[in-house]
Amino acid sequence: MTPITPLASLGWSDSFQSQLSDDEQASFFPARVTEVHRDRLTVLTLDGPATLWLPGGMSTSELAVGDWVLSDPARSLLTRRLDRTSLLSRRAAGDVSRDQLIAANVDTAFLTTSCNADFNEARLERYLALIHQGGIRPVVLLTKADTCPDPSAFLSRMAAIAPNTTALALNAKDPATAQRLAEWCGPGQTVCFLGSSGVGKSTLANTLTGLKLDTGGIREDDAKGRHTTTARALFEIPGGGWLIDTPGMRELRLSDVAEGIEATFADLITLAKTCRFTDCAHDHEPGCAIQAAIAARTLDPARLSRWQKLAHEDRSNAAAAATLRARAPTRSFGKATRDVAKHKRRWDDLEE
Ligand SMILES: Nc1nc2c(ncn2[C@@H]2O[C@H](COP(=O)(O)OP(=O)(O)O)[C@@H](O)[C@H]2O)c(=O)[nH]1
Ligand SMILES: [Mg+2]
Repeated sequence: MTPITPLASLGWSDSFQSQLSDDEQASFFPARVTEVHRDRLTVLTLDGPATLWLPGGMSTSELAVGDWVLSDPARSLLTRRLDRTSLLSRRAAGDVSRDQLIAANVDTAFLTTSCNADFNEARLERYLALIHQGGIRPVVLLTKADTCPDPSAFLSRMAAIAPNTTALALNAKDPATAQRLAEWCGPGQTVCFLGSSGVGKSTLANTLTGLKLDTGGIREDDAKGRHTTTARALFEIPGGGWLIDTPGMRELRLSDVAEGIEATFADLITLAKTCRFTDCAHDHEPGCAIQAAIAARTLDPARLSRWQKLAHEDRSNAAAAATLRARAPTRSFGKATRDVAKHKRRWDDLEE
């Protein structure tokens, strides 16, 4: 096996190397963003941690933990951000026209839920849509298997909504769990945990890194859309990759993630292609393959309604955001966004 270079162990790959011009290779150094602050970045370089300042006109809200940037070390200045291989983002709470960047260049998202009442198909599908939209591989972790009489029942429920996604039932506190996740945490790999509060994300992060991460310092966001707490960090996993500590997400509004929804419901999309009418609404149309599958009991009607609900929500939020962006120059932008946000029903009001 060829030894991995120090830069590759940070997650650097050909897809970043190929973006560099000869001049850039000669003058600037790659750096990976570990923390995003209001006015500066903390990065990791081959020489260790450093602070980078941004050129005029660029805002740190355009950057995410995990981003690769080029830096001019003499001036501690970012020169440019490299194109990402993946990006986890969501519509900012309280400002439906803006995306909030969560993590960049993530290889695997560990979507975490528990083998108990936290398990919720609709919520998991929402997370899956975000993960797929970001171009990230999802792996589902079902924690608290040690306290559950029948974890396989939860694995079956998971297989029903994501047949091609790996799912593991585990005990987040068991040190042996780190070994089970090692496959996705090899040298240069970047992972993150996503899921509701209390499901064991911090416990898993600690089991994986051997650290005692004080994630309590990162406030779960609120509906007011403040984004002052953007200091998310990149932590080293012994023997391999990097963990991006993402903030809790109380609200998961989907907007402009049509491709992620399609990937999440790929089985239904495939089925729908065999409906007699291309514009079939899967209601009472003759020759509807979806209704036929429901009648044959090979498809749960609840999954159809969750797909339709999510797709509808995505379209209407995307349209609202587009309207706001179009109106922005003539109207108080902040007020316009707040008006729409106020009238949107909150997902966690509905689901939790
Ligand atoms: N028995 C057991 N407890 C767990 C497991 N995962 C998490 N916990 C407990 O659940 C609580 C919430 O875990 P935490 O990691 O803080 O959840 P987070 O909010 O997702 O970060 C803590 O008391 C953990 O000790 C597990 O797999 N088994
Ligand atoms: Mg936590």
